[in-house]
Amino acid sequence: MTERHGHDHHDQKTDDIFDSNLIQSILKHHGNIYNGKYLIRPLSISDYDHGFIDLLGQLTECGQITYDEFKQRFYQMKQCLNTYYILIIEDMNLNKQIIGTATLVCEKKFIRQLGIRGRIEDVVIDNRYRGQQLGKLLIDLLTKFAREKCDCYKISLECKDDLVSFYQQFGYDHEDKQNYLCQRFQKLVTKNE
Ligand code: 16G
Repeated sequence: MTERHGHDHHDQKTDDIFDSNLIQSILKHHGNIYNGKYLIRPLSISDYDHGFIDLLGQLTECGQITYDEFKQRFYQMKQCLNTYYILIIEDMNLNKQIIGTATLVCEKKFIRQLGIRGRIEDVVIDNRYRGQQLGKLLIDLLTKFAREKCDCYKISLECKDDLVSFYQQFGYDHEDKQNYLCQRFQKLVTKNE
């Protein structure tokens, strides 16, 4: 993992991508899991120094992102109220290393009586931590949160063929007569698929 120098982080509350109180009722045990081995909480500015971008690099190409660029994007997201819910899992025994993440994006709409559509995005568990049901935990939490707290009328995600059965266990499935269509404007540089 890339070593990054520490940056100044002061106010923990404003440095979270969303208010952790919002998720407390769903996060039983206040985010402590596996006997305090891991902690689930909102993404914080300081996570730049704890491997967050490197972790995303296990999902897809991230490019080179400086701390200032990260911070700028972080606050752009944070300013979109009730929209970006980025959860992370930190390894409490390993210098707060970020070992998992998943995002819920809540898209506001006019349709469906001003409906909210949820999307699950950027789900990654560090490959050294797989097989411990950590991904399951994040998806469960965000799906429940989308349904119970964000009032989403539907929630969707995109995934590779081999992950379809993983997501089906949480109630995600192909919809009749619906297709996922995509147009790419940029090719991946480091991963060609
Ligand atoms: C996967 C992710 C998606 C992510 C994309 C990145 C999940 C459920 N799906 O489809 O959220 O943005 O990969 O790949 O995590 P890309 O760089 O090719 O768009």
